[in-house]
Amino acid sequence: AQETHDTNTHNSFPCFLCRVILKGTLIKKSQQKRRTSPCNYKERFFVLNTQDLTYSEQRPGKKPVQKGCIELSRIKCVEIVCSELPIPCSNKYPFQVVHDNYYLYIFAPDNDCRLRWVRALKEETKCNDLVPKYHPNFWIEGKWKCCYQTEKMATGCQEYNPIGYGAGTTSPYYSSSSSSDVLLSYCYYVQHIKHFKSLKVDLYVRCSYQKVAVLFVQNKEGAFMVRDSRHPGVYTVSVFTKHYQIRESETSMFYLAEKYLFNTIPELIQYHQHNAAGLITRLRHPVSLDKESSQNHAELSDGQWEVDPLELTLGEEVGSGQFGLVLQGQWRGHRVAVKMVREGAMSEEDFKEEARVMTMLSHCKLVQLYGVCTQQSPMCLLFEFMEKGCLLDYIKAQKGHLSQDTLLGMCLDVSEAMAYLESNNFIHRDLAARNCLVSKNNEVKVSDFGMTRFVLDDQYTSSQGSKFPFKWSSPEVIKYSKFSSKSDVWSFGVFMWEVYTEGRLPYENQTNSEVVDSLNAGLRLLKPRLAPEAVYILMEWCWKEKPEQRPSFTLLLHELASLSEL
Ligand code: 4IP
Ligand code: ZN
Repeated sequence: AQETHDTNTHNSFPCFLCRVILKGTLIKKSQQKRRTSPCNYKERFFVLNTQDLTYSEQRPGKKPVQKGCIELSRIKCVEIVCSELPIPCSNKYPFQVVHDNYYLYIFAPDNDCRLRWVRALKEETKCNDLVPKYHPNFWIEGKWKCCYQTEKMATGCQEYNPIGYGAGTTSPYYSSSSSSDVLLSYCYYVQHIKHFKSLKVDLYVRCSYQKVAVLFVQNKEGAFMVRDSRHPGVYTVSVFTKHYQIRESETSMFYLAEKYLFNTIPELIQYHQHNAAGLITRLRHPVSLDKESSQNHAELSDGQWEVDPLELTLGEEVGSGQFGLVLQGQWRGHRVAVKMVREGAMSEEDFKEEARVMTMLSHCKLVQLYGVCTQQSPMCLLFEFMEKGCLLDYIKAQKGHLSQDTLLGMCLDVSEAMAYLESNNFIHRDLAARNCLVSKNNEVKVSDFGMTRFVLDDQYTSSQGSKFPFKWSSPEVIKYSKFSSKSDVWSFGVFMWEVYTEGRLPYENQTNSEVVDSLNAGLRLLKPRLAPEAVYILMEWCWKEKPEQRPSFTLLLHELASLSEL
């Protein structure tokens, strides 16, 4: 009642001393102030002024009704929420406002918008009595997703930085790979493995095949789970989108890789947790499938990524790509680009498993995959149609006519898409100007993310092959095929170089082995004439020999955005 009263006073006597800092429509989750509070997500019009943060319900043709008001002085922490859980409302960029004894989760429509709110709120509350530590993930169903504590008011598990993120790559905006995360996952794993042992050879987690794929994109490389196979009585270990069957030897021992035999499945898991021994990676992070994440998956209609061929009309050819011809098409009122997959060009089974995950990746700077049509041959993939085609051709054609703003804008667009992929732990693996497209409004969008995994041409995928994108690859990719978001960051540096040279080929007159030699000698691509010093510094940062010394995309995005504000 107190809140409502204040609120009304506020409405009838607007205070001319409080300046409005930010306003806009966002989605909020109910704060669960009572045990019986519902768990709903509501669209609210938020206004931040120098005194408080208010939210109102907007009704068409009627006056907005204020629903809540939080005095800024009561705020203890404002931070983005890093979560691998699917978010059950249409805005996908969560942040938290901690005040009194409540956690208010607010969801922004895009990352830019989220950063604007978080920055502004932090700025207004930086002198408050703040928490030393906060929880980077959600409180859901009686536990903290970050540290598995079961007390809602438990102290946070990550240091809170009240003044945004400073230099270095340890910003809270990139917390997904922090060592404490890994450690916590490990503790969680140990708890489960105990449980698992008591069940003898029972299942670690039971779930369906599709759910595995969805979960894994949101987890890390090395994320794994043991699950029912499609064959009765057989168990499969899924490691970050690859699936291995647990086999039994003639002597009744279990194995994944033939040379490594174990008496029990837990022993097998424990061994491979430390040794890849033939798997794509060791089993690093156990994936949990609990009640609420499976509930979220159930909400997604099954088969939503499968396109009915009858709904698709094919038009003229617009180009050709790695997998074959690209046609224009119409699908449910959308103009789409249809990639026809040439027979033998793609590992179709693997792709089908991944397609659902990829259709769930959705960002305004990513070329959207709408769905796939697998019921006919050739299989085809439906993508968002990009009127102005390939970025590399576009910049070459516009050579001499691109302003500094345009060049920087292209880098910003791509860093936004990449920060999104990074936050979803999704690795692009082939970022380059040729894999970006231009929309009719001249926005640049990233395309073909993750697709090289399904290319069957050795010449393209093996670092020994003639089509391997050497000049965009980081040293650890060339040497050990070790892909990560940080290897994407290296490629992004080369991408920026392409943009600022208006489409020149990197290391123009050098062969691949000469490139490797000069990289080993510490040499790097030279500063393009059009690149300002500050932009070249970012490129060089992307080309640090050690992946961990390179910036995250979130940080790059922030740096590029601050350059564009100058
Ligand atoms: C309400 O649910 C709304 O979600 C409220 O949000 C929310 O208040 C209430 O949470 C929740 O019970 P119903 O609309 O179904 O009643 P809003 O005020 O934006 O409509 P807060 O603001 O607190 O999140 P509790 O915890 O106050 O009950
Ligand atoms: Zn926590």
